[in-house]
Amino acid sequence: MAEKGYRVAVVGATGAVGTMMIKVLEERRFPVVSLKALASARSAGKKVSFQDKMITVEELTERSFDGVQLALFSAGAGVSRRFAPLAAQAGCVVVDNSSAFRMDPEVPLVVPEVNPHAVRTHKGIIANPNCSTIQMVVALKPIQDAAKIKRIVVTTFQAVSGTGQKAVFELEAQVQAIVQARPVPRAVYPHQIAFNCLPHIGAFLDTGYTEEEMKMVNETRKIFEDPTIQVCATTVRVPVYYGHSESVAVETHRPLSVEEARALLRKAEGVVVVDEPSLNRYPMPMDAAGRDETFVGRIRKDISVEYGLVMWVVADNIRKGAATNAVQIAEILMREDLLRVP
Ligand code: NAP
Ligand code: 3JN
Repeated sequence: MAEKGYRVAVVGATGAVGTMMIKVLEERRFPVVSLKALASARSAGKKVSFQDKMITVEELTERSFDGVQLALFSAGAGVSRRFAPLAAQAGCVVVDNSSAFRMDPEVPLVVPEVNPHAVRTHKGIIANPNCSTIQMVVALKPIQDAAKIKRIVVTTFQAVSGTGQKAVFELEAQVQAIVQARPVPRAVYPHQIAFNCLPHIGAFLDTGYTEEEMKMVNETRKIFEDPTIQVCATTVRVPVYYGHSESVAVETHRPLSVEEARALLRKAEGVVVVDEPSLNRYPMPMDAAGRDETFVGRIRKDISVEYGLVMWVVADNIRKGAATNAVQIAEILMREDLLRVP
């Protein structure tokens, strides 16, 4: 480490995730000696705040990573594909939030509560999983360890912030228009999202599944290092600003009672159990927004299989689903002295 900290860059510093990355670096007191805020030419000259300073946003170029030790990327897969390898070549370790490298066998895909050891194999780029995968595997980790997962059937209820800042504005504008009986503006989604649900996240593939659904399938197997886990996902966009919710039915190879699962989840790193349905207490996105934990409730037996449980899992998609997970990865890199390209 440099004397007082690391030279850090955030790529996509003006976006929903990048803005949160800067906030989380500050909140968690990651030792930063200098911060570069990088975005497209459109944003060059804008200011972002970090600690007690205003930082001028710079246009991302091929030379942006000279002298930088750690770069957190959140500007989309195209930008990552082009610039992350250049950053690594310049000696900068990249934590990438996009799907660009997640399934690359040379790139670790890491959730710190689940597979922190995978970081050690990095060759310059570490991938952050998709937000829907992250919260699901955090909740499933103790179940995988205790009873080995056979199959997962998951349905998600994903907040509009997962699409980016423009979708947050769109939901707000649509609600305003509807209550004022004006025509409903629509630009981001193929249908109105206010007072509606869209079973459509990412493009549809020939199989009938969407890209988001297949990310959950493939990333879960890679993170658990178990290609035999069967996953069937349905991903749905709902009119919620922050916080993804998921109904997760998990079938296991070995028996695990509801009481055992609840006890394991209570002890699990990064998990908060909220499970008192008789008192109307269960996880909700309103309560998870702004938090870094994954909230689990409605834990019950899956009555349709021999060994199975069903639960309701909620987390802040921009924090644990993206920015916080990335900063936690950086913290492991720092702790294990891995903030250098081998
Ligand atoms: P957003 O609010 O639309 O922000 C996009 C950011 O990328 C902005 O800072 C934008 O800069 C920058 N950017 C766009 N094109 C660029 C270019 N050619 N060169 C440099 N910077 C460029 O989107 P977001 O919600 O923050 O998401 C950003 C990305 O993060 C997504 O595309 C996705 O890959 C990833 N993500 C991951 C998760 C997850 O599940 N872990 C969740 C959400 C997002 P300007 O302001 O200059 O346009
Ligand atoms: O829609 C959501 O709730 C999460 C969105 C994630 C996302 C959006 C655009 C591009 C991703 C991602 O992280 O998988 C990507 C991408 O990088 O492909």
